[in-house]
Amino acid sequence: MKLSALLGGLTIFPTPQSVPKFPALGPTATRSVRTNNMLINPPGHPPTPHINAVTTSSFNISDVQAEVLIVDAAGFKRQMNMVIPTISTVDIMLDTSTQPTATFNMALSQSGLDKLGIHDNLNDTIFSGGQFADAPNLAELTDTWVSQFKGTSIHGVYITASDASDSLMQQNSAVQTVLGTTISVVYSIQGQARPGDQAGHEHFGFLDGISQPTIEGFGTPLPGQAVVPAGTLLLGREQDLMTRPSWATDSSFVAFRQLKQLVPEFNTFANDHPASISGMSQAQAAELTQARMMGRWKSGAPVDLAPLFDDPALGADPMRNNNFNFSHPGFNLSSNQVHCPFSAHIRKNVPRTDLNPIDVGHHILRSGIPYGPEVTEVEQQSGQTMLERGLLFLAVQSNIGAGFQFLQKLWINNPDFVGPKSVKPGLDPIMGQISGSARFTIGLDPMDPEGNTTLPMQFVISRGGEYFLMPSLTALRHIINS
Ligand code: N7H
Repeated sequence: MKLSALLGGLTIFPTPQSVPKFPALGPTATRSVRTNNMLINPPGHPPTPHINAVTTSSFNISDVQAEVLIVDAAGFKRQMNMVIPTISTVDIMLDTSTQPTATFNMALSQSGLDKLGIHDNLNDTIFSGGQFADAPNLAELTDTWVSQFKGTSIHGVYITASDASDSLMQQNSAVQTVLGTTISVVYSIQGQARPGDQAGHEHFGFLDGISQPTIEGFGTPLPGQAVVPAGTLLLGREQDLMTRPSWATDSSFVAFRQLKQLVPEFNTFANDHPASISGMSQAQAAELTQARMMGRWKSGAPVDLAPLFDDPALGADPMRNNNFNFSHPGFNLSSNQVHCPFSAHIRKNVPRTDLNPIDVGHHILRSGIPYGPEVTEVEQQSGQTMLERGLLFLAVQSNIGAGFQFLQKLWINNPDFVGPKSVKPGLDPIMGQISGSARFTIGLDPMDPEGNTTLPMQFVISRGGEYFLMPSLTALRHIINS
């Protein structure tokens, strides 16, 4: 199967050749051959060209995500028809010479599909109910949500992205010119890769975008990489167990979340709870605590392979940095947390050999980009967040109840998971939440791995989000021509 067919629903890009059809795009956008790669590819990420490179945080350095209300359905359809010929698929992004100067994606919520007169049952009740209605299942209080996410009034989201700010501005004005008054932007937020050697790292400092599933039959998996049937990510493909309208084949459901991160508070917590390894400096011991909360060092090196000290060369090596499974000869998998705590973020989300047989049904493809400014000197000194920053998080799957919602509800927020173990794991210390109640986790200190720690606050606060259908090109044509 062609890559573009496989991923048709995940990424849609205007090709450089056809970009002039966006009227407002300037000369840089018409450049037909790029000389620099639009995708940033920090050490530790899967090498490009690779499926993951276009679906992870390495995707671009800057983007704008605009939540929209469709005001004029007929006009929107007519104008989107002008955009369709400029849209191309993900394989365009794998070759520097065919990459556009700026990209454009569009995804639609259930209320957006309704507004456009698409009433076919997509067979995902979590998608059709919307994320606001799902908040109790995520154990989430919505008082911290951005007001526009409360309800079902967001019809769609468009995402424009580029590695150059002038191209991004041109692309945005082009979209506004083409879609004009057929839509109204009700909320928008800009993502931005962090500066210098922090590119590819999110605001806590961790390298993100290392571990992603790959699709069965699509090339050779990297060592340790999970292999999933196409239907785990794409509607209507092998092992997508639900019945879908045929036009929706190769589309995906996307869970978008705006996740605020309290970085100074996260650092203060680690400084107050340093691992008790003799001979370590306070800074090293605090760094170890954070690494055990994540299951990886900030360099990306997994604690399962580098349990006491960071190993940046390991973190930067995609042939080794995902090649672990939490089991070690001579150690009991049910009680060993010397290497990695049961509650670590990556172990809660992808338990590898903790589950037997190894799970293949709950994988998501993640795409995240940081938003907000760098931590200021004043915030660092005071230990208090004063400016909002965080992660714009996208989870891609064919079934939200088996993907994003399952992970958040049944693994991340579940103190008994993963079990049975010698001790109750507690919550994922990064993402676990129980409607504002006190949270506990275990295993932060390798010298007291069964020790229980109460977390003083959530270091990640949900600002809400929405569930969208990311249509394949065929699906998008169907939607706007129905
Ligand atoms: Fe997580 N982070 O950037 O610090 N995540 N995540 N995540 N996460 C992972 O493997 C992070 C969130 C998963 O295969 C890494 O790319 C942050 C949610 C899954 O071993 C890092 C937030 C959900 C994996 C982070 C956040 C997930 C994973 C390790 C919130 C799902 C793969 C680097 C602000 C509901 C695990 C890597 C595997 C890994 C970060 C949220 C899921 C560094 C800051 C909400 C499946």
